[in-house]
Amino acid sequence: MSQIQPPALRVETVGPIARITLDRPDALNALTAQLIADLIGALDAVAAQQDVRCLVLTGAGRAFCAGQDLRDPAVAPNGSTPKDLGTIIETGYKPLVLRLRSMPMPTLAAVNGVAAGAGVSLALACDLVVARRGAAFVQAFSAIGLIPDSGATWNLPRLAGRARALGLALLGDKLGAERAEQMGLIWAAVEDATFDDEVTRLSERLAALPTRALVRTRALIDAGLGGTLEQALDAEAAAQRELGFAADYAEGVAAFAQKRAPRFTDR
Ligand code: T3D
Repeated sequence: MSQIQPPALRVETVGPIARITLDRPDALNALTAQLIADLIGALDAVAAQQDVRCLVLTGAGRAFCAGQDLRDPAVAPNGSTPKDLGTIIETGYKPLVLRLRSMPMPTLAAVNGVAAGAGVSLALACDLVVARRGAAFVQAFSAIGLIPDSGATWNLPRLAGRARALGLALLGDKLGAERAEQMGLIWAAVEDATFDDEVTRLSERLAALPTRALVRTRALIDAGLGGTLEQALDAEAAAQRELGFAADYAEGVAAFAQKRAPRFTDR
């Protein structure tokens, strides 16, 4: 087990699974400019580790992430100098979300507690989201005069539909994990007592699956949401052509024929 510890962030790799833990529990793991930069750096480092086949993103303490740290002087609209939030998004949140969405391995958000603002967007940028039943999701933006960001206006209507996206975004109510699952916002709400075991089980399952095919699947599903059927069929053919020549396909078919579990290795 290896461990590096930049401030407010823990990165641990155990076997094929990397776990990044946002670690500012006293501030509900709210994001400062420094933490965003550290998180992008940590994601880059995990992406470069060839033996990592699943990334878990979670939070320390009772929260997953409360979004932007509203006490960070870099964003606080205190005094007479308003801050350029567009630049903060362009230089921080945008690269962070794009980095997370393009990781070369499946990603799992383990939402251990409340997620608010950009904290929800971070979770929704992952491939699977599992949440403790006691966790909640809050579109906290309207309460402070902002619009949902970090991909929320893209994700929410796609996952939950326009009516629910608007209800969540305008009203900013706390959405319990169970209801989030019912709305299709997340993969699963899990009993608090079994949450850790379920995260371990899911991450091990994801790590054992053919990484390259999973990552291509994510890209195709994201592209398909905005494209035509013909474009999707063409993109599927191109991806399948590539995967058909790769080792995992040969291994998968051989394992099927030999009635054994496959051992996938492609990244
Ligand atoms: O600004 C830009 O750069 C643009 C980008 C914006 C992206 C965004 O994410 S904007 C949205 C920012 N986030 C919020 O507005 C969420 C604010 N927090 C809350 O609504 C609530 O705290 C929660 C719903 C997350 C949790 O509520 P609750 O009742 O469980 O906890 P609490 O008592 O409100 O908070 C506990 C502590 O965490 C408290 O500190 P204290 O009083 O014990 O010293 C609270 O101030 C602190 N905290 C919570 N959220 C943040 C925070 N500190 C800094 N920043 C926060 N976002």
